Amino acid sequence: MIKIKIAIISDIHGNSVALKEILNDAEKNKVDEYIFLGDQVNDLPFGNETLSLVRKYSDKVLKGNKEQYFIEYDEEKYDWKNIQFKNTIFMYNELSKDNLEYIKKLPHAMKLEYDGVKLLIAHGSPKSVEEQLHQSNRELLNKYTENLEEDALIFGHTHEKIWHEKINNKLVMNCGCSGVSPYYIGQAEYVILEINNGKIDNIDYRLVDFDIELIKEKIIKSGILNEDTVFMNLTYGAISGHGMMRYKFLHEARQIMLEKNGKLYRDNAKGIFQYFKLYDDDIWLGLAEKYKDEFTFKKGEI
Ligand SMILES: [Mn+2]
Repeated sequence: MIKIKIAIISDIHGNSVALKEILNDAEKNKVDEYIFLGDQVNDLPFGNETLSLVRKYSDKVLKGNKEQYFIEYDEEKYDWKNIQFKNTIFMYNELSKDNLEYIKKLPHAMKLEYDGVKLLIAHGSPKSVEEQLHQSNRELLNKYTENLEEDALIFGHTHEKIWHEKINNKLVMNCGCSGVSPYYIGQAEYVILEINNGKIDNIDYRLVDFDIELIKEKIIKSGILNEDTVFMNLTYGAISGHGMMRYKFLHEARQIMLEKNGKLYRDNAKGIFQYFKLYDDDIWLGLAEKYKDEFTFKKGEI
């Protein structure tokens, strides 16, 4: 009788503090294997810490759209002067050469087999790191499962709460968001999948506490607030109970950008950067003024 416990962790977004707690919890639960579904880095400026843990624990690691931004920025070096873009450049610069080379080699999807149980894992969808498989998108979920060879399709990227269901007699599971979920305050979610005697036997949605005050201190120490305070306020807001503020801020930014320029994206953007919404400084700073009461990091106070 073979019993295998697999921790599946998606969308850490540089939150090494949360990742440490997840790994502790997984070890306590006697997990045998670790799978990482992408977006390990980018959003919080602790990318190297995060990747050293990921690399220590697993070789079943995918890239997400957030890794793809670093990979393509490395080639293109877009010279966009926007304040918002300083975050991407900061986090790209922060990453060690070795970690950058490491993320370049990660696949966007992978086929795995445990005791005869076949899994197809992906960040966004089997097709791309950017495509979103929301639970409400029945057509897309049907498309990816009707001819699926594997027993399960497992992914992340949308930052929905963890969900799973059977579609076309296949297990379909979104593993949620470990690092910057807007649904929990100071808590990280991940999945422990149990395979028993050649069958998926149990799916355990895990929720572990992490120290958001420590993240605050680490953000201040990182130096990123000298570049831009707004982006960190949105990210920190998402994990500290202001997820709705972040959502509203970005929604308004999109609308103003469309009204002002008639488009959201840069003309010279290629590849993944065609999806990169880069806001003009007047929009970025104007909304920062509007939402300043909900911001943790104030300019001039750092
Ligand atoms: Mn993603």
